[in-house]
Amino acid sequence: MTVNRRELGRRLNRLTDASVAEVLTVRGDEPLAGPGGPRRVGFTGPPGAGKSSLIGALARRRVEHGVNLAVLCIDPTSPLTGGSILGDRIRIDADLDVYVRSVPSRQANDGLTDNLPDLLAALDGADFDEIWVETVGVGQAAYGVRRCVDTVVVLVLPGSGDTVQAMKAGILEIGDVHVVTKGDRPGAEQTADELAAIVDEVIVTSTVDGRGLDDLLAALDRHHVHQRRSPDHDRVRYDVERLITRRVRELLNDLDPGDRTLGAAYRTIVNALESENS
Ligand SMILES: Nc1nc2c(ncn2[C@@H]2O[C@H](COP(=O)(O)OP(=O)(O)O)[C@@H](O)[C@H]2O)c(=O)[nH]1
Ligand SMILES: [Mg+2]
Repeated sequence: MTVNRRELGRRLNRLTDASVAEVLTVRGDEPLAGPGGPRRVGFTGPPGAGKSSLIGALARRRVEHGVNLAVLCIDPTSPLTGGSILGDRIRIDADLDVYVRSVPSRQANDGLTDNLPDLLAALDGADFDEIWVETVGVGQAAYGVRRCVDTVVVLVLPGSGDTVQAMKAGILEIGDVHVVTKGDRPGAEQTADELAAIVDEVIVTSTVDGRGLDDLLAALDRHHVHQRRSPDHDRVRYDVERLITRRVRELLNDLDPGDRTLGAAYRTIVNALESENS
């Protein structure tokens, strides 16, 4: 690959903790490019669903076919300790030529990492054929990742309780491809049947016996062809929304509780609403 990985690592490090002002400095005058770069696939599901294991198994097959792959793992961060609650449980064999990067998620926003659009853009610029993103699929984060990638794989564990939970959290609707993991375990087929009543395509996988892995890769390819025809322009909107909300948060964090700016801001909002309603 042409981009030096150490250089890429430095760039990603710098972006991971960058403030809005720093991000904009790095970008310069150029807005982030919209869809059209390397294909991006998001893998989302509850902790322990088997996301990392599945990514590791699929990555091996992709690499064997000569694909140059990057994996970005967004790790939930404990609000109390600031440390990772899951740790860097990346399950990609060390001998495999895959670029793997783990970044902490942030409590402050939608549970994804603060500068996800820029981290992905940095990877876009580094000659990868595909970029995969692992996120814990709970609520907001699932919707956020939907807006940054081309294809979303939603993982569901065997056991109907989990299906119901996933439905409640609204996660199923964001998936392009749905996977029941740990297909070597009892109950997987039943969960797949339940899911198939709700969504179009369900694939049962197992990283233990390898079932479904080729089917899943084929499903990703099919969705990619479809996606090419209808690029998702929501990416730019997501980026702008994130920058604005983060900037507002940064400004608020800098204020003392008694700062008069807060009162002035409040009155501005109230006045604006009143004039809108009159
Ligand atoms: N039986 C079985 N266990 C699996 C499978 N895939 C993952 N696991 C196990 O499930 C646990 C969580 O896997 P992991 O990939 O870390 O899940 P993640 O939290 O969603 O990334 C680990 O103990 C894995 O060994 C599978 O296909 N079959
Ligand atoms: Mg994981």
